[in-house]
Amino acid sequence: MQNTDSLPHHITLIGAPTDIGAGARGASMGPEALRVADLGPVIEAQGFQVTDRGNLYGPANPWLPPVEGYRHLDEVAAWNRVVHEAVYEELSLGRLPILLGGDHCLGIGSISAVARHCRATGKKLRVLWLDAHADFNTNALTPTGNIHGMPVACLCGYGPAQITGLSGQTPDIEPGWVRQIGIRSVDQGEKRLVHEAGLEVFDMRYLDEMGMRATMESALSGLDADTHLHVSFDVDFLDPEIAPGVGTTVPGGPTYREAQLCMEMIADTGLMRSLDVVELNPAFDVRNKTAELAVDLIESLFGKSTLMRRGS
Ligand SMILES: [Mn+2]
Repeated sequence: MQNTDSLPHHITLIGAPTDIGAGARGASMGPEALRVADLGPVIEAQGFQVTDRGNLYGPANPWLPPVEGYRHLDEVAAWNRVVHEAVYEELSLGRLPILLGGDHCLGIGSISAVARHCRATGKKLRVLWLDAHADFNTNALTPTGNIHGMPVACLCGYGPAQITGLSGQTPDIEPGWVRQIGIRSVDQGEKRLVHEAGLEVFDMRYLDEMGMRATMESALSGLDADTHLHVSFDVDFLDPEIAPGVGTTVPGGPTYREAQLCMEMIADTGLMRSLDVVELNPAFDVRNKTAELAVDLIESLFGKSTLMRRGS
């Protein structure tokens, strides 16, 4: 069953070429790699109208050590403000924004905009966080100061004033609105905070034991027509054997088929209204194959089905 007919007809690509929150340089080349892999035309072929609004502009990466547990906090805040405004504008116009990162710190700007939009329109919000990492660090817990490891914490109110409450309210979202899938690398202190906050995590152990289908059924349970489903797709969610083009590979991620099933089950809900594609790092990629894989999976998010089932 494919319900992607109910998605907004108009899709907007928003490039945010920065690695300001990452521990390796190169995610700044992500938006172009996705375009080279034909992201726009591939979505258009599924029957949507796609506008590429080009790239946002923000500060360069000064590549400095952390200050009080944060690297590049001012620059991260500046990037997230422009991301927030662009994503909010597209949602207000009734379009489905796809944020092309860039590193995952940009989830702060993107999801705070989604939260603001949901508040303004009386929608419930569910965030699917597809990632190898929980991204729930704080400056006191982080071993590196890289803010791409902190966006979920910031959105839930654990973070500095500059990057919390961008939606106009702190916290921007409740931990109970988030479902994390594919998690397999969490720092010690971070793990404690994840449990304290009550985040729902479907880690790789859960996926191994239950399978992708049962995992997604749980992660997607309780959605209704009033729910805005946001998907934050960190490409390091995928097993590095199939997706080497990321800065922080962690072995033991979902296979190609598992990832496809994940995307198809999201498409089946017909409720996805915004999407981040982040952490693609062409400097580590092999002939753009990770970008092509990401585009292939996004095609499934927008309704491409491999099933032979009637009506699919
Ligand atoms: Mn991430």
